[in-house]
Amino acid sequence: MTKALITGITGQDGSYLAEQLLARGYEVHGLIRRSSSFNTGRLADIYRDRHENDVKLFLHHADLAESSRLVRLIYEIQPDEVYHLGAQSHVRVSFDIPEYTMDVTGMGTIRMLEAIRDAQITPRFYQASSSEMFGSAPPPQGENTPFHPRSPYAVAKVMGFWAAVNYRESYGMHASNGILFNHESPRRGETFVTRKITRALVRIQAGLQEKLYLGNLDAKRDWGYAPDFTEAMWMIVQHDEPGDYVIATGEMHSVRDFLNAAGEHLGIDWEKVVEIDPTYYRAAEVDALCGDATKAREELGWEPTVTFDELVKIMVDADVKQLADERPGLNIRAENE
Ligand code: NAP
Ligand code: G4F
Repeated sequence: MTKALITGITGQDGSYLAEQLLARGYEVHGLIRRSSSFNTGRLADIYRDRHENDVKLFLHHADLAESSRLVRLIYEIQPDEVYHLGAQSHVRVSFDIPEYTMDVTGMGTIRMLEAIRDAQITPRFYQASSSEMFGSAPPPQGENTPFHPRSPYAVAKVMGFWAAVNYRESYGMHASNGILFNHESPRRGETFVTRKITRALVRIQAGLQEKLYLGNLDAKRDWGYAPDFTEAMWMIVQHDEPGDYVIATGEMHSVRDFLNAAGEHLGIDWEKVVEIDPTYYRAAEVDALCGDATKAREELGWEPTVTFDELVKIMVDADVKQLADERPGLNIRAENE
C-alpha cells in the first residue's frame, strides 16, 4: 500500500487530496496543528476513530516551525510520497506578519526537505508553489515566465520553489513544483475573496448581514475548481521525471465578474450592498494572473473540468445549503409563510 504524507491536510487542498488518495487505496498521514478549537472540520467525512477497523487516515500533531518533530515523524512514517501543502497562505495577511510567513511558508519547505534527507529515505516530493510568484509579470504566465513576487507570501513561495529545484538538482530527489493558479471550492477559507463574496451575498439575501466590504474589484485571476487542481498534484507526483508545471484554466476574470456571476445566480443586485474598504487593499497588488497549462496538458494529460460559471454556482449553492443547515429555524419560517 502506498503511503502519503500531507502537510496542510486540514486546509482546502489537503482535505480534497486526502479524499482522492484514500479513494485510490493509499494510507494517508497528515500533519495537524494543535488548536484550541477543532481545526479538522474539512476532514469530517473521511476521518474515522483509530479504534475502528481498517483505518487508513492518520493525523499527527506537528508544526512547520519545528524541524525536530518533522524529522522524527518522517522517519517513523517512511512515506512514499510527500505533498507539502502547509503554509500561511493568505497574501494580504502576509504583509502584517512577514517574518512568520517567511518562516512557515518559506523555511517550512527547507525543513521538510531536510527532514527527508535526515531520515535517509527517498519519497517523491510535491511543493505547493503558486501563481503569486509571477506577481507583476504580465499574463499569460507559463513555466518560463520570470518571477516578480509582490508580497512576503510570494517571496516565501519563490524560496520554496527554488528549494525544491535545488534539492532535485543537488541530491537527485524526485521533487516537483505545481505552480497552481487560484482554485476555489465550497471549502475555500472564508477570507479569500471568492468565498467571502458567496458567503456574504447568501447571508445578505437571508437578512443576516447588510453590507459586504471588499478591496480592489479590478484585480483579475484565473479561478479553477480545487478538486481538479489536487488531482493535478497527484499526476505531477506520478510522472516518471520530476518537473515544474503550471496548473490553470487559461481563463481570466475580475473580482467584479465574480460578483456579477454570484449576484445573478442569487438574484441580488450586488452594487447596492458592496462597499469598498481600503483595509483590504494590498501594499503591492498582483493585477492580472492567467496561466498557460500547455505543458501539464501535453505531459500529464491534465485538463480542468469545471468552468468559471459552474464554479460560482457550486460555491453559491453550497453556501445556501450551509446556511440552511445552520439555521433550521429560518427555513421553517420561510416554508410556512
Ligand atoms: P489553506 O486552506 O490556507 O491551508 C493551509 C494549511 O496549512 C492548513 O492545513 C493549515 O493548518 C496549515 N498550516 C498553516 N500554518 C501551519 C504551520 N505553522 N504548521 C503546520 N501547518 C500549517 O490553503 P490551500 O488553499 O489549501 O492551499 C494549499 C497550499 O497551496 C498552500 O501552500 C497554498 O499557499 C498553496 N496554493 C494555494 C492556491 C489556492 O488558490 N488555493 C494556489 C496556489 C498555491 P490550519 O488548518 O490549522 O490553519
Ligand atoms: O482571494 P484572494 O485573497 O487570493 P490571492 O491573493 O490571489 O491568493 C490566493 O491565490 C494564490 C494563487 O495565485 C495562492 F497562492 C494564495 O495562497 C491564495 O490562495 O484575493 C484575490 C484578489 C486580490 O487581487 C485581492 O486584492 O481579490 C482582491 N480582493 C478584493 N477585495 C480581495 C478583497 N481579496 C480578499 N482576500 N479580500 C477582499 O475583501
